[in-house]
Amino acid sequence: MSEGFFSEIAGHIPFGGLDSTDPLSFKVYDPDRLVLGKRMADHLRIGVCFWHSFAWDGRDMFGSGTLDRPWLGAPGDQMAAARTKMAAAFEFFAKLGVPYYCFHDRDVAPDGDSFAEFRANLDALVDDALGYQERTGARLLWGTANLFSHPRYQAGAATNPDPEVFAYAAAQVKNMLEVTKRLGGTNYVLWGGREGYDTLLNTDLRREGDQLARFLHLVAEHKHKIGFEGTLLIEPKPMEPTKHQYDFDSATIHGFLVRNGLDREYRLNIEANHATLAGHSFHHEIAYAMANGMFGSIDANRGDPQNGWDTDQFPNSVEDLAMPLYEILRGGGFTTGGFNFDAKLRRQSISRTDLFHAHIGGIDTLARALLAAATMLEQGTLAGMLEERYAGWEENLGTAILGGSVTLADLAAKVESGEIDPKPVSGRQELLESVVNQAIWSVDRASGTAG
Ligand code: XLS
Ligand code: NI
Ligand code: NI
Repeated sequence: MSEGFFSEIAGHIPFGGLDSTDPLSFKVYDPDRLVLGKRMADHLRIGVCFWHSFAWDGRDMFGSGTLDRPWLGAPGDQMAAARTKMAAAFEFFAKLGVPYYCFHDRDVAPDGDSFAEFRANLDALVDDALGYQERTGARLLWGTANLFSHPRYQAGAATNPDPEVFAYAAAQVKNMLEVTKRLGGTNYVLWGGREGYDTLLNTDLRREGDQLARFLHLVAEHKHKIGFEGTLLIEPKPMEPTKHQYDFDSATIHGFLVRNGLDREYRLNIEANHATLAGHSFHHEIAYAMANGMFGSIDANRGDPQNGWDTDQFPNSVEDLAMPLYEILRGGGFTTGGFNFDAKLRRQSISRTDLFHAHIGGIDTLARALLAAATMLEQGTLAGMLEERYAGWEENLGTAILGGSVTLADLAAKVESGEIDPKPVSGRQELLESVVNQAIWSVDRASGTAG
């Protein structure tokens, strides 16, 4: 394995603690530290993404690449360059010391001149990846197919007006599902890409919905056929690149899956910046998924509150992440999912070392939020207040209503006789907010977080 690209790191990023002055050390993330009886690394299941960190050179719609990425356009033919890129990526995964990574088919394999050539390229690179996985211990959190970059997908993949494009997308997903299985991936992700519309003037909504449902059925069928045991995940996003994406948010996808008899086959991959683009909080999207048995995995990042697009920045706010982590812990934690850093550097952060700074900062933020969440769970104050708020539903009237033993007329009679006369109570929002803040501020003094 090439050791050349990140030579300033000798072994892997160590845990330095809060007093460390070494920027290339973790301040909070201590993989073996027990939190509520489980290793931090096993709670967070951190993954690095291939596309932003290894396949992107910093170009945006106004200018060319800025980032120092010698593995992009490395010497030799396209396959040689792809191998160099993969060497750089696995060197980084191992040196960062996180358990997982994620990629799209096109992040690692050159297109070639035909689909067959693309498939052969991908297969050869997957052989290499198997070797790297073996040597570094890095494992695949999820694989996915890029069904949005090539011009053939300009009007969508499964929802394209041309069934030949649907077929092409099907071929790509079939391949990538098989690749994900070969690499021992624990999930397979479908992000809608260009499944949506730019204008309703040229869009048949009913037809495109039917096409998408058919596609998802075919993917689930193939998963079972090949015996892939990972979880199929759909990633919500409300807009960008299209004006309106069909997989708008967690609730929209859930409804779509239920309507089409697919809700047992798919879970959700929730991305922080997509939640805020949809006008929700990240917490809301996770809470919805948890409440409906749809939670799967997370794409960790953040937006910029002043920008209305998907800036995919590295997370840096414990306040923003404490409640999402609480929701995840309260729901029992990840099963096959994890925290994939679907986050990219700013275009001016050109040094290779910035990749480490970005991931270390993001991971420490998640770790600190985990401690705050564990504190809240242990203290039980939030759970207690929630229980108190709904207590009536556990008593006679509440259970009678939900149990179906009273009619509208029965209820009306009780109200008319004066037996029922509800009194408003405080929702205590500010008190609850202070409980959360206190947990965030006091994590170092909390007991159960130490293990
Ligand atoms: C883009 C999505 C994408 C998916 C994988 O906005 O976040 O990166 O995670 O296709
Ligand atoms: Ni994503
Ligand atoms: Ni995004």
